[in-house]
Amino acid sequence: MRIPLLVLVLLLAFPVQAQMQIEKPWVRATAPGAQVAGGYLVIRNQGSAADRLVSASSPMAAKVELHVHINDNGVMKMREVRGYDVPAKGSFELKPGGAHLMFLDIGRPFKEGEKVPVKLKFEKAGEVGAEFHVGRLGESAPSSGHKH
Ligand SMILES: [Cu+2]
Repeated sequence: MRIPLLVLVLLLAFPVQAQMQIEKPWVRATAPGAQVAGGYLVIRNQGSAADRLVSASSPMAAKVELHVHINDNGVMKMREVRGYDVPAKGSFELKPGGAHLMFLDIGRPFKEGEKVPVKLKFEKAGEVGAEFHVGRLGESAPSSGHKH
């Protein structure tokens, strides 16, 4: 029995994406004139191999960097990192005050209720697309804010 080509294509295309589940992706709304925005999500790895988020991009920002907050002698600072490790059958959470996606040089302010399309690139799972929901301005804002 021959397997129809379409079925074969679906079989090849699906297992990869299904391994990485993106939960609650959201970005903070920005004030007029702001150039940067922070994005958050939970990455759930359903595969049996550890993976790594290595980069992200969005048509609504010139650049999207992977950042973490570090405590430098009591002062919270942001630092760019090469990637986030997502353990096998585990998850990695990006949240205010912790790891976050940093949208740089955004073309226009992110307004509450909008969607921001983002492409996440994983070492093994490849590219996974997600729509980030724009939350409220200053929602769960860490006191240190985002200084660049
Ligand atoms: Cu940042």
